[in-house]
Amino acid sequence: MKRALITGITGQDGRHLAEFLVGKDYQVFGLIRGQNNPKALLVQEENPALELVGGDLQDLSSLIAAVEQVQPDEVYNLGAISFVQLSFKQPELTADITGLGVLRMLEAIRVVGGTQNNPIRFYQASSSEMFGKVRETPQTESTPFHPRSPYGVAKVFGHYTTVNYREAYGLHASSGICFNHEGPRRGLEFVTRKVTNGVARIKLGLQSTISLGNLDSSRDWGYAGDYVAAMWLMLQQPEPDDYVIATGETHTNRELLDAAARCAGFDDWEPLVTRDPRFERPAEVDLLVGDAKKLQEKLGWQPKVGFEELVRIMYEHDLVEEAARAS
Ligand code: NAP
Ligand code: G4F
Repeated sequence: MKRALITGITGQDGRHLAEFLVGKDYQVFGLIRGQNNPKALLVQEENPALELVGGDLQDLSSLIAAVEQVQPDEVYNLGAISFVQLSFKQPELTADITGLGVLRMLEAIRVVGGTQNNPIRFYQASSSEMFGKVRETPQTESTPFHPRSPYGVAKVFGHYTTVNYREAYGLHASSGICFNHEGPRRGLEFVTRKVTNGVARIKLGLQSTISLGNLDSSRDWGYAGDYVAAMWLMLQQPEPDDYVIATGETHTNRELLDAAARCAGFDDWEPLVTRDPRFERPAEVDLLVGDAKKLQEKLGWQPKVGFEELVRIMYEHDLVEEAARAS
């Protein structure tokens, strides 16, 4: 039975990945922070096979202890401050967790080591936010980085640190340069879930409008369940490497609103949306669209869920959840 340690176990991707790995007969351990993390119960109930281990990406000694205790074959580093907007308000915390946290996790792996025949394999959750003010479209593994937020800058640090540990210490360390991926487990602060949840609540008569920032930015939105399969595939390869994980399609927030309004049977979303500058960013990433040819050709990965279906899955989930909450 292979053993996997996941940081960010309470997040969207951690929950999907834990489910995926249990389905592949792994023994799965999730790093949980804090002394009474309220999300521990949720993930434990959702996935009873999951074992939780205490630790924090801000604390190297806790990571060493976790790696020593778990003796993992694979470590997936998904923990981060992942909300770009928050990173502008708390840049130092973001640099510490999203950036230096990667270095600490890699150090823990280097120090504990794993066995000679079975060294620990490492996955880093890199981000398309590293491309920021994009230098070419679509973006590939060789597109230069130009981050536009403290989050993007921290991810670039984490990405190059992963490359460096691979080159300097021969670690089996790989990065997935993930474009936006969503689903019903997405946090309500992100625009897709804010829109599907808001439209569902409007449909149910629970709210009247949704307040949004920039409607013109465009994102390559995929389904989180498809993306965790790519993360696992990357660690099954004999050689570590970096791969773009993307659908190759991009949509604006206006198109997102169109799709969500169609799900609810609304002809026009304009009267339902108010604009609020508080949701705009000091520097914006205007357009992201990834080219995942390397992942498709070398690892045989393909996304299964398209944009319209993704929005429908999220909207229908939110409609049921909000109706249940209201009753
Ligand atoms: P998410 O839902 O925001 O989850 C973030 C996770 O990080 C949570 O489990 C959180 O735990 C944990 N965390 C925060 N601070 C921590 C700390 N000091 N020590 C240990 N854990 C900590 O993010 P996600 O959408 O699942 O994304 C997973 C990873 O992929 C992140 O690194 C993100 O930056 C990256 N990524 C995501 C996307 C996307 O579209 N989803 C795209 C590109 C890259 P608590 O519950 O305790 O706060
Ligand atoms: O949903 P978002 O907050 O996602 P963003 O900034 O693209 O970041 C996500 O994807 C990255 C990968 O590219 C990840 F690395 C990162 O961790 C995260 O998962 O915003 C999407 C777009 C932005 O242009 C934002 O300015 O929507 C725009 N937007 C407009 N109104 C809004 C809102 N975003 C949010 N969150 N809330 C709004 O009200």
